[in-house]
Amino acid sequence: MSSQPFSKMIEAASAEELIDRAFREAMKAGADIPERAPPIVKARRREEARVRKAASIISRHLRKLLKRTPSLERIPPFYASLLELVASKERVKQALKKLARTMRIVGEIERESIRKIRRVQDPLEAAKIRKAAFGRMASLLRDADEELALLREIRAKLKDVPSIDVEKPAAIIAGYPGVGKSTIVQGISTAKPKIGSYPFTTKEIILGHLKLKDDLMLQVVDTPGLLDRPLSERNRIELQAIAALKHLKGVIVFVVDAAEANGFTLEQQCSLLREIKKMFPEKPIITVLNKVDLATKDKLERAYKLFEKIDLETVASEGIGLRELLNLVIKTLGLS
Ligand SMILES: Nc1nc2c(ncn2[C@@H]2O[C@H](COP(=O)(O)OP(=O)(O)OP(=O)(O)O)[C@@H](O)[C@H]2O)c(=O)[nH]1
Ligand SMILES: [Mg+2]
Repeated sequence: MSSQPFSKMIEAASAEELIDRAFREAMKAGADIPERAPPIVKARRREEARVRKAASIISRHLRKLLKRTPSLERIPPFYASLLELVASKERVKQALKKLARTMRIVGEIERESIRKIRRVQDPLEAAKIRKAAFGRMASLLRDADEELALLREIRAKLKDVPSIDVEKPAAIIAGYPGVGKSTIVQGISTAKPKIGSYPFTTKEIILGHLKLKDDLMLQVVDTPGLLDRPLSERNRIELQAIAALKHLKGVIVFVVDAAEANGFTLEQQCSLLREIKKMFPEKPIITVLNKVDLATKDKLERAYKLFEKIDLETVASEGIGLRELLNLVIKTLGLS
């Protein structure tokens, strides 16, 4: 199972935090100075050690940050479109460039001030050069604070997105709240479904795994709060979050509450299905009539008239019809 690209990111410090940490540690940095060395030698060594320490703390943090941020060119389109929910690709690229440049200049300041410190004759002068170096490093970091904040935001929003294997097929479960989506996911998953967050939705995305034969695996994606109400009620960001699902390979399983027990009429459910079809024209859709145990004959008849095609009937809470559903998913994905 490949992990998702944002899970390894480290939390970016703010400019002030990084400045504080670097300078505090730097002032504690001891150089190996012989007790009897002349004051100027002591001063040079001490200030050099401080500059080195501060620069190394800053560079280490920035280097790790840059290294653990996924390369925009290489992330799969599904994850790239989630990233676009936080910031444009251009903005992220520019932020990474700026932080790389900050790191490079901190190195230059380090080398330059050490060269100067080694030449001074006055201990006070050595301290002055070190202070000037700290001042330049601090203002560079403050200048990159927005970029640090951006990386922090990307990590916060995306680190807990579930690791969907974008190369492997998925069954994406859709339908109004309360129709039985989670019951179906639990009923057909072999491992305990994992819960992850999805940017800009209040509910969590649930990922179930299903081992088929050999090393064939099917992922079941339950999307509470995502594909469960009319798209016309969505804002732009939510629509984009939904659109990201287009990049997943697989099939949509649309679940209908045949008994209207969830409070949504069959007509409403049918119109949500039409919207989802329009949004995902390239994906096969399996329509499941669930809760048939509760549905009156009249409702069942209405359902068959309303929906263009109903693939099967289920009673998810009893596990009835789930094996057939799984077989149909496997067949639709061409996995059998
Ligand atoms: N009688 C009956 N109850 C069912 C059936 N399937 C699910 N339920 C019940 O319906 C309720 C809602 O089911 P969930 O699986 O939580 O529905 P959901 O679509 O995941 O709901 P949200 O997560 O809120 O979108 C639960 O109490 C289930 O036990 C069914 O076929 N028959
Ligand atoms: Mg649910």
